[in-house]
Amino acid sequence: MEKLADSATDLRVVIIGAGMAGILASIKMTDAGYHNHVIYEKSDQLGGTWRDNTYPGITCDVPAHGYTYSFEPNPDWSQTFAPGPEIKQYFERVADKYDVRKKICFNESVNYCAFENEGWTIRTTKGREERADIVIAATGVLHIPSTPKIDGLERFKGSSFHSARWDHSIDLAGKKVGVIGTGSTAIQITSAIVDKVEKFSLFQRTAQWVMPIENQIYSDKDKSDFKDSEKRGVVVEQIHADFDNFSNGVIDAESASLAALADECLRNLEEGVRDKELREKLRPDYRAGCKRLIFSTDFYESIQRDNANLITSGIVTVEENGIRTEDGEFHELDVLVVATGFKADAFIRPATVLGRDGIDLDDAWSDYPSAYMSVSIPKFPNFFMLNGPNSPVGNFSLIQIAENQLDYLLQLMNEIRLGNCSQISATRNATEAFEERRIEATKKTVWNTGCKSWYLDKNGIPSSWPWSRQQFFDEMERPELEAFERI
Ligand code: NA7
Repeated sequence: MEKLADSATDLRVVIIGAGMAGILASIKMTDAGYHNHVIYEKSDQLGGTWRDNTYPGITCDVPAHGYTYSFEPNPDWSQTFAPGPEIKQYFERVADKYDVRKKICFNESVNYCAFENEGWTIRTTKGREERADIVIAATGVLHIPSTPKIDGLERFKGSSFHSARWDHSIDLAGKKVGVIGTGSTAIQITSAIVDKVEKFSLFQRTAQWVMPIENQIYSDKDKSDFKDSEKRGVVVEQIHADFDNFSNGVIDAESASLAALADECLRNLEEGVRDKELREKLRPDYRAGCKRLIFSTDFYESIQRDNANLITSGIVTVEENGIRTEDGEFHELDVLVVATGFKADAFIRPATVLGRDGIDLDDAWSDYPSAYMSVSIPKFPNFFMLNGPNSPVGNFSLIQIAENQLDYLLQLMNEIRLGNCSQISATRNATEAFEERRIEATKKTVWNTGCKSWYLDKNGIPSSWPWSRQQFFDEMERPELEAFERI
């Protein structure tokens, strides 16, 4: 990486969001001498998605030792795929260690950013207005819950909530519980609650491929071993090798590694589901990996419990005490969980973001959200995104991606700091060329083989990095400055 200016700077940096990426940004800003920064966080707690999602069974579908800041290893992870509360505690611990909290304005959401008079005017929900030189949007990818228009949903008289707004006041014991959706969330909920409830109904619109990856519980000896960086390194290296294998598979629909993943999922289905009729209901009609793969060793067992019911007939209407489906059946429910995912294209919105000459981000993104190398948008000078549009969501740890993006951004910010410019944003040409190259490459990926998923934008094009992990690191190592307009 290019040498960065090493003195402290007065440049004012506003970071939006105190989740994984915002905490990271604050730590890296401090380290690079940007002490004059603040994080606006809309909630009263940090942790982002790990604060919002507290549903039973929540785990990260990236192995814990790979879902860890590179500079803050955690030998104490309890299992391969860490539970959500443990991940939230990890972020809280790291934030405390690096004194990040003192930089956070809690319960204060940025709802307006406008580039005017050569800087950013920021307004928050508390009525505060301030000026910033640089804005870093660390607002997350899957953040705003998506609740589809299902006829009659508002009529339901029992308890009903989105999976990202779990109502812990409800005791599920002895209840008839329905879950709509079969994404990672719904599948994790299924295994966690099926044995606790009287009757469990899973409303499936699309069957999922399920990969049975063991979630190993780490023993005290394992944890003690992980304190040794060499021993931990072996595990981390293995995780990276698995990421590479996986990502090389999904970006090439004809690859042998993808075929091997598909075989494993198929074997899991054939061997895991005893009843032929149920097995056929659970058999996807699209290619494995097209949607984000589900990792679970116990979903098939859970859905075969006597009190579990997989409903594949479409939902017609929600009534006061249950759901009626297209086959005329009525499914009585006390609790209805809507596990229908997130608005994956929201990013920083609904905040108003106005770039140079008042250009509205909503208009700039009227077709679909895009950004040069996922981080910079033409005409939005000094406005940078972490895990922004088309970041590599499909393949590997978002922490590693955010770390690489921040190192890249620090090099761009360095141009300002060194006095080479005061405004920097990607050129339109570079952004269009990047998008053209990216979209062309998505054609080879398995995400493009005919399924619906949150990876696809509204034009049906995968919104992701369609190349290998290594290529991401290589291209992010050093910005090509000619791709940026510098004023
Ligand atoms: P996902 O993966 O977006 O899953 C949402 C699920 O909700 C999916 O099965 C959808 O079915 C289903 N859905 C959405 N709308 C409806 C309607 N109207 N009727 C019935 N079913 C519906 O969200 P998750 O929260 O599970 O996971 C998000 C990511 O978080 C995950 O990929 C991991 O990275 C962690 P569909 O498949 O579209 O037919």
